[in-house]
Amino acid sequence: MLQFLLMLPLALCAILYAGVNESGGEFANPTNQSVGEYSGALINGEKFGGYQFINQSHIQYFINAGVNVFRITLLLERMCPLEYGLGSKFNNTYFDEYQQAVNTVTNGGAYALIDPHNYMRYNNASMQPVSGSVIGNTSDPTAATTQEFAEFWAEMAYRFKYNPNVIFGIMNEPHDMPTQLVFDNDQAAIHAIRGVGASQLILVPGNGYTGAHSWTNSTGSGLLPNSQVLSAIQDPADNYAFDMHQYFDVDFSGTHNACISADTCVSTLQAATSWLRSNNQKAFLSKIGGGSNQNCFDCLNNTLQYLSQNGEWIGWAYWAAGPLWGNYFLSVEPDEGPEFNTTWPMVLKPNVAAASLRSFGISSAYIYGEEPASYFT
Ligand SMILES: *[C@@H]1O[C@H](CO)[C@@H](O)[C@H](O)[C@H]1NC(C)=O
Ligand SMILES: *[C@@H]1O[C@H](CO)[C@@H](O)[C@H](O)[C@H]1NC(C)=O
Ligand SMILES: *[C@@H]1O[C@H](CO)[C@@H](O)[C@H](O)[C@H]1NC(C)=O
Ligand SMILES: *[C@@H]1O[C@H](CO)[C@@H](O)[C@H](O)[C@H]1NC(C)=O
Ligand SMILES: *[C@@H]1O[C@H](CO)[C@@H](O)[C@H](O)[C@H]1NC(C)=O
Ligand SMILES: *[C@@H]1O[C@H](CO)[C@@H](O)[C@H](O)[C@H]1NC(C)=O
Ligand SMILES: *[C@@H]1O[C@H](CO)[C@@H](O)[C@H](O)[C@H]1NC(C)=O
Ligand SMILES: *[C@@H]1O[C@H](CO)[C@@H](O)[C@H](O)[C@H]1NC(C)=O
Ligand SMILES: CC(=O)N[C@H]1CO[C@H](CO)[C@@H](O)[C@@H]1O
Repeated sequence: MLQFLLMLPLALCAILYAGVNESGGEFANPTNQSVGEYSGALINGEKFGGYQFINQSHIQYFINAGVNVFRITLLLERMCPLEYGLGSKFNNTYFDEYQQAVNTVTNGGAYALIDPHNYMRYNNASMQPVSGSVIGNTSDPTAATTQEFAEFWAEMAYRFKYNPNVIFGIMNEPHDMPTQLVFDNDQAAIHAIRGVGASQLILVPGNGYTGAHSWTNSTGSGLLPNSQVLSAIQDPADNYAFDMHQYFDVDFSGTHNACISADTCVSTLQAATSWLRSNNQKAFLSKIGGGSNQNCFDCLNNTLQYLSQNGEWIGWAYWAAGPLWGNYFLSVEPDEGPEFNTTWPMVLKPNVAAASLRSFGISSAYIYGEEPASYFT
């Protein structure tokens, strides 16, 4: 009985992680930040210098406000330059900068979510997010293989296995590829990560830009819904959650300032929640966004409330913070334009403050005391 009483408050607060995306490590064009990532000439001919992972004082600002997770983007073509190919050989200069950003976050007591921001593509970053060679496409001679992707993840996990505050996000927003290939790449990454002895939380993406609203739907001609394919995912450490994304504009693309009606926002997540529940799975909404207006505030607030009331959801991260956004309409970076005055203080900050977030221990998909037996074996 005593144990039950002690457990109760924790069990009611399902959200373990709440924070922001730290976008910037994948940015391309140092001269025109207003158009954001992937703009301008990239990588070939070398335009390094157009990226920045974090601003340390801004990280501290968010940590002081209670944020406990930062999703830190990286670009695979920078971590594994094309002349090396995708795999275990890294550009150690870029890696060291990335590790410094990760350490800034984790030394501050928060969790760092590693995010290869590559849409399950690798070869010509200028072609992303829409096109480019799909990892594991055996008909494309310029595509990296699933095995090479696994080698990349084995190396990454090996380098971070002793940092308990790291979370491994397998890939940002796979899309327009066979859902079975998303599964194969995800599964190969999981085995690679566990194979080097890393036991931290893994986030597993689906097809269709890993959209939560379309989790149970086909996201292209002939493409199987994530719900039909991904429940077969296996993790020997039983410490994973599905990685889902959700914007609340009319086409869920994160490109419009207006949101759908606030009282319908939660319904976009209901099919995914039902699927999670009936398959005994969990999910992390690692990208959530809406413009700076009252309807979007209400929409986001309703959604964050909903997430906290449904134990299938273990976390969320807002899109986006990051040092290079300038006046991007979704930016919540401190000191960067009027948006900082709006979404962050109006919705995110109070929801962060109200949550009982995980504050120590290895990154995990579970509330303390609710881990399944398989988690400990
Ligand atoms: C930056 O890109 C925007 C959008 O394409 C464009 O309107 C603007 O003129 C560009 N600014 C510079 C300095 O090139
Ligand atoms: C970080 O942001 C502060 C102000 O918020 C600014 O003064 C500083 O130059 C920034 N540092 C970097 C490395 O961007
Ligand atoms: C490695 O990264 C550094 C820093 O971005 C860059 O200056 C250098 O050109 C990169 N090296 C290769 C081989 O891509
Ligand atoms: C990379 O893609 C961009 C945009 O599609 C294209 O302009 C460029 O020629 C490509 N580079 C290579 C080396 O294929
Ligand atoms: C795989 O590569 C082939 C040959 O380049 C191409 O026709 C096909 O569209 C690619 N598949 C995906 C999912 O991109
Ligand atoms: C998406 O799938 C759900 C069942 O999970 C179905 O009710 C709904 O009609 C589908 N939506 C579309 C646009 O196909
Ligand atoms: C935020 O709002 C306050 C009060 O409305 C205003 O004084 C301040 O200039 C605003 N700051 C920014 C960065 O827009
Ligand atoms: C969010 O919704 C809850 C529950 O309806 C409400 O108590 C709270 O005031 C709202 N917060 C904001 C910032 O709108
Ligand atoms: C700026 C950015 O990364 N935008 C991406 C956000 O996610 C949508 C899909 O959810 C992509 O289409 C955008 O490119």
